[in-house]
Amino acid sequence: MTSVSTTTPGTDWEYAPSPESREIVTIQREYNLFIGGEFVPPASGEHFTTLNPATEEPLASVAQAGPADVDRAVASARKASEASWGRLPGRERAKYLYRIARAIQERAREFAVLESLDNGKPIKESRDVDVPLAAAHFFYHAGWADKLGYAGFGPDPRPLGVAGQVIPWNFPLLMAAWKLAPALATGNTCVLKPAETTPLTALLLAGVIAEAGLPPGAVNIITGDGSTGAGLVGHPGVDKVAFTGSTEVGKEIQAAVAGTGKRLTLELGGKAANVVFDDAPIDQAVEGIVNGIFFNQGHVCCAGSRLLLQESVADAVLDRLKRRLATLRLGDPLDKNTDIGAINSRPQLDKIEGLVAAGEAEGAQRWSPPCQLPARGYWFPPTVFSGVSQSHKIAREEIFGPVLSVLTFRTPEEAVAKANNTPYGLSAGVWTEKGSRILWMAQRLRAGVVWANTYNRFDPASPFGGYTESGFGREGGRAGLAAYLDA
Ligand code: TAP
Repeated sequence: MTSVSTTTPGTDWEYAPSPESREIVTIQREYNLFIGGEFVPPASGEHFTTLNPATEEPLASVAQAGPADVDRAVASARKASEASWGRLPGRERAKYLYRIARAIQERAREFAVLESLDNGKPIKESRDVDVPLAAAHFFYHAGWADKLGYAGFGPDPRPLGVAGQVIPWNFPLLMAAWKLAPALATGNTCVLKPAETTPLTALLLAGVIAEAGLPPGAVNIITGDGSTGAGLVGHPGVDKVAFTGSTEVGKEIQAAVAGTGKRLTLELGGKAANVVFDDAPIDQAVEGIVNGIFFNQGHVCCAGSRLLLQESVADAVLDRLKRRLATLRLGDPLDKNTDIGAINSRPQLDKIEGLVAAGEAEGAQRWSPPCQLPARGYWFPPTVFSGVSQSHKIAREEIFGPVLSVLTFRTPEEAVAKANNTPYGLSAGVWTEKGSRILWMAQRLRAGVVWANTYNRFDPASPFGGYTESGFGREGGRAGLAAYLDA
C-alpha cells in the first residue's frame, strides 16, 4: 500500500513511497497474559484477534483475561506491594524506571512500527511523538521517585497499594506510560488493561519490564475486552483506579467504585474549542488547526474539534486551511510521508460516518480535499464542516475522527461563551498576537489545558486532565503524583 496525496494527481510533486520496514518487529502468533513477571495462558484458554486497521490483516491472537485471571493479577500485584516493590526505597525504584526509559529509547523503532501496525497511526507520529513521550514519562517519574518527601506531600508520603489501570486505543504505549510511570515511581504496583484493539505495544513493554528485572508482580498486564476492564476496576483488591477512555464508561466506573473507598481518576472525552482571533499569525494558526484535529486521525481526547474563527478572518483562514489540507497525504501508516493513517476500528469508522451524516442532515456544509481512500482497511478523509451552529450534533458530540466543525464569533466574550458551551472541559486553544488576550481567555475558558499559539503539546512535567464530563484528576507533573499517594 502506498500513501496517496490528496492533491489532484499530476498537478503536483509526488513523493516516492518511503515505507519503514516492518522487519524490525517480530510479532508472535499468540500472546499470553503478563502476570507475576511471566507470560501465562489465560485460565479460560480463550484468545481474540488483533488486526492491522490499515489492511484488516490479522496480526496476532491475544489472551482474553477472565475473572480468574484478574484475581491472579491483583493477587500478584498485592504480593509485590507488600513484599517487594512496595518496600523498595525511592532511589531503588528510580533505577528500574530509568532502565525502562532507556530500553524504550533503544527499541524505539520496534515500538513505533508495532504501534503503527496495531493502531493505524502514521509512523512519523508513533516515531516522533508516542514513543519519545513514553520514554520521557519514565525518565521524568524516575527523577521523582527518590524526592517524594520534598514534593509537598509531607515528609513520608505512602503509596496507595494496588492500582487498577484501564487505557484506550488512541495512544496505546503512551497511555500505558502515563499510567505505569507515576504509579511505580510512587511505590504502587499495577495491573494494566490495554484496549482490545491495540494490545501489542503494552505486551512489548511487558517484555521490557521483565528484562529490566522489576520484582515479579510490580507490573501485570492483562489483555481482554470491556468485561476484563470492568472486572479489574470492580475488584475488591484494587486500591486505586485510573481510567482513560470514554465519558460513558467513565460514568459506569464512577458508579461501580462509589462507596468502596477506592481512589479514582478519570481522563475522559472532550470537544475542545480552538479559537482564532483576527490578529493571529494566520499561517501558524492554520498549522495549529491541522495539528489540532488531524493529528492521530483526530483520535485525540483533547483534539481541537471545534474551530472558532473571528468573523473578519473566517473566509481567509478557511481558504488557507483548505489549501493546506489538499497537501496532506493519506495512506500506508508505515510510509514516512504519510500524514493521515487508518481509523483504528470498524466500530469507530461507523461512529464517525454516523456523526458526519448527522452534520449533513442538519444542514452544515461538508468539504474534503480530493482524496482516494485505500480499498481495504478503515479510512476516512480529512473533513471540514462550515456553517455549523451550536445546536448541531457535530458541534456538541465528540466525533473522535478527522472531522472539524467550524463556527464563527465576533467578540472575545462571544468566543468564550461558545467555547464553554459544552459538557466537556479538557482543553482549548487560543491564537492571537496579544499576550493580555491570551491571559484573559485562559482565565475564562473552562478547560484543564489551554494552549496559546500552539496545540497538542505534551510534556510529562505538565499536568493534564479535565473538568466536568472530561473527568477529574491530573496526570503528569507534581499534581499527577498526588493521585497515587496517600498524603
Ligand atoms: P472506551 O470504550 O471507554 O474504552 C476505554 C478502555 O476501557 C478500553 O480498554 C476498554 O476495553 C475499557 N472498557 C470498556 N468498557 C469498560 C467497562 N465497563 N469497565 C471498565 N473498562 C471498560 O473508550 P475508547 O473507545 O477506547 O476511547 C475513546 C474515548 O477515550 C474517547 O471518548 C476519548 O476522548 C477518550 N480518551 C480520553 C483521554 C484523556 S487523557 N482524557 C485520552 C484518550 C482517550 P475495550 O477496548 O476492550 O473496549
